[in-house]
Amino acid sequence: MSNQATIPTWEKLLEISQPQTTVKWEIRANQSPSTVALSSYLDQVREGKNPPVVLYRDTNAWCPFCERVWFALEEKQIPFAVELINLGDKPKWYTDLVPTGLVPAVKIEGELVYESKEILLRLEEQFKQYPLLPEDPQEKAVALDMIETCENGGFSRLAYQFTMNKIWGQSDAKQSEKEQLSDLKNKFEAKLDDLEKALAQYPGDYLMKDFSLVDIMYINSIKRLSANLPVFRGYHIRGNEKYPLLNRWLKAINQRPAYQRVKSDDRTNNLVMKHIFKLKPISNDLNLIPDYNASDSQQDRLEAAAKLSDNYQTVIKDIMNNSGIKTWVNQDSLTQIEEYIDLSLRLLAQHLINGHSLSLEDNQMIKNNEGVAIGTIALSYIRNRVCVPRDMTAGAAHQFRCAADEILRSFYSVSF
Ligand SMILES: N[C@@H](CCC(=O)N[C@@H](CS)C(=O)NCC(=O)O)C(=O)O
Repeated sequence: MSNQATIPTWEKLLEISQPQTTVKWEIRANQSPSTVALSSYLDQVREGKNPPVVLYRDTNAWCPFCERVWFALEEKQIPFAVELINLGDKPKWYTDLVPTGLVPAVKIEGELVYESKEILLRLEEQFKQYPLLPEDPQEKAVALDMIETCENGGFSRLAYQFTMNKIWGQSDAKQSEKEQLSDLKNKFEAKLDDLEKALAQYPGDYLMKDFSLVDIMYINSIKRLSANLPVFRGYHIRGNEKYPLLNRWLKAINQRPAYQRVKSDDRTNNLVMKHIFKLKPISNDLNLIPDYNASDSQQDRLEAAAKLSDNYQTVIKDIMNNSGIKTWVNQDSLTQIEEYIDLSLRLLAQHLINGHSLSLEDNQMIKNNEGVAIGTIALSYIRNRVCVPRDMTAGAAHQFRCAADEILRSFYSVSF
């Protein structure tokens, strides 16, 4: 096509972007998902040796308990291999291996450990680097007590009950739905009050003097709740003036480099609630203030560009098969359609690499009604399809969506 000259090939786009990103992944040919994020510290493993830990986690990277373990591994800079377990169709070898059949599980130097809390404590015991428990015995006892409270003190149960407005096992509901919700909200707020008080015990940002396993135990729930509750319950944790320390804590954890690699994002968290728990939103999550505070947005853009350039064939197939594009186009034009999708995605990768200078004026595709229409479908579909951290990190996904939106806005501002 005539605009081949202005948009680089996929090979070129990958060649420019990949060496500049520090995030690591592997392509899983013909498997779903088509990529998997790798440990950031695999280069510490000597040639011919295996990483000391194998992490068994869910394929979609939705599991909050797996996130805890992944986060701790990255914080402690422990290299690990990943085995993805499809929870919808667990392999027999996994259910034979792990008594509960649940994820996460790990093998540490060949020894199986399961249950996220047990795994965190075992990692701490066996890997002394970057400690995540206080050295002082008294402080350590406090931390262990808080970990136990997080695990067994009813926080998660109450949080889920409030999110779902449902009390399991209660058959003869005496309260109206509204009364129940208000009651759950009060009980949930009492738990948040406890956390706010705990945060006031130390001068820093964290639940103990320094960042620790206590923070890792709580963050997976609070992060999800701060995305879900505004959309499903009209309740806000982020920006809630009642919880200044909790908000400061969320921000501090959000900025930790290890968390940037493993955290999910609001979009993904809300999609999971809709799809898995069939919960009905009461407001649109597009109104949420973006939960984005990357340390380096250029890194995020390059990661998104490299990920797309490395995986473009699967992405194009996904758009062709699942965006609905095939339902109204002539079968004879499928090759042309695929070419337009390819071009719009390369335009996206190029825009991610170039930063903010978007110039579509000399681009032939957008001077053509059909090209713009196909590009619009492709980009609208794919910007909503990105799932975090399964497909890319939260920062990269943010930049990916912003860049797609910028191109979409430009498409129809060019007259043809
Ligand atoms: N208490 C466990 C909970 C783990 C858990 O519930 N994992 C879920 C995924 S989020 C799971 O494996 N579900 C599969 C199943 O229920 O079969 C832990 O902390 O590790």
